[in-house]
Amino acid sequence: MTSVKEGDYNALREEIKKVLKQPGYDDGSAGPVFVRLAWHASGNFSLVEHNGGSNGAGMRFPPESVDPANAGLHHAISFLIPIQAANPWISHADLWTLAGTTAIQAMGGPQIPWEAGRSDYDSAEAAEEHRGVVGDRLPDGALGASHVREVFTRMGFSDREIVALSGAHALGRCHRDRSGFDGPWVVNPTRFSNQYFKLLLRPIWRPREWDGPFQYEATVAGTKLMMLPTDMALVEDPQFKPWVEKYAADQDLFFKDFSMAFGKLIELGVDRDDTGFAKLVKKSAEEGKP
Ligand code: HIF
Repeated sequence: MTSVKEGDYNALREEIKKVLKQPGYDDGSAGPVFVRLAWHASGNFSLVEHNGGSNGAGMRFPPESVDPANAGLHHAISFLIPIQAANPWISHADLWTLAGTTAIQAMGGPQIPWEAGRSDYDSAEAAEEHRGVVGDRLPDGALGASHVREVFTRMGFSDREIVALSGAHALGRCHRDRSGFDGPWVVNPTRFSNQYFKLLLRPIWRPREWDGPFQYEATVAGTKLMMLPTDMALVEDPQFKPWVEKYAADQDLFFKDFSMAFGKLIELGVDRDDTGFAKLVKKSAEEGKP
């Protein structure tokens, strides 16, 4: 892995692109699991309690590293370790979110606003101390619309933003040995598009008869696809559904809204001062810490 000049995030994006191709892993790409890593790093934020979020990279330590909701994310973390080792000036927290945004764009999605400035917790104790109690904050795919709305409202998202974000399920797949669910949402799961919304609106979904958790299935172009109950909730809920229709009809609108919503997601928990500089990083610099 190449060391790039400190602070050269564009060069680092190129390094991330080099590890996206992973023959033998899933659909041959680390892209989808990078997006899930960036989201799970950020998605335990609480607006009210003001803890959790993408700062700290707490998933390197228990309890987050052993949270069943994060199962499988060690793959994403390990794909990135050589980059971090060659470029120790970037925090894991910055690298994880940068990998997610770089992957989205490399898979054909929009550019996502991203700013550096996250710092890493240095130990499990530090992670606990900064975070407070953050268990059970990630969503449960087996539940419905009210759960989805509750989880994302806690982070500060509107219905429109929730539906826009959900389009990321055009990427990747569910794994039996991670979440218990199984299969991809779309036919080409390494291509970012509004395909997820188009499929959701088609009357093709049937409960899958199997020994796994309740999920929907349909066969499209010879490929078995899936939807989680939380995905289906977007067309069952009268406030969510109009946004599914809009994004299915207008990919540009989806890309624009997704870019803003995902950019907001990865900023959660990053405390910046009036100049936009991350306060935690500033504090460590003032104290003479690396
Ligand atoms: Fe996912 N998500 N997600 N998700 N997710 C899975 C996989 C991915 C939810 C459940 C699951 C979002 C919201 C929600 C990605 C990106 C995003 C899996 C399968 C489950 C169960 C895990 C596995 O078995 O490997 C729920 C309930 C959500 C709230 C509605 C975000 C909007 C869609 C925030 C988001 O960006 C990605 C990418 C994957 C694929 C990972 C992979 O390894 O391929």
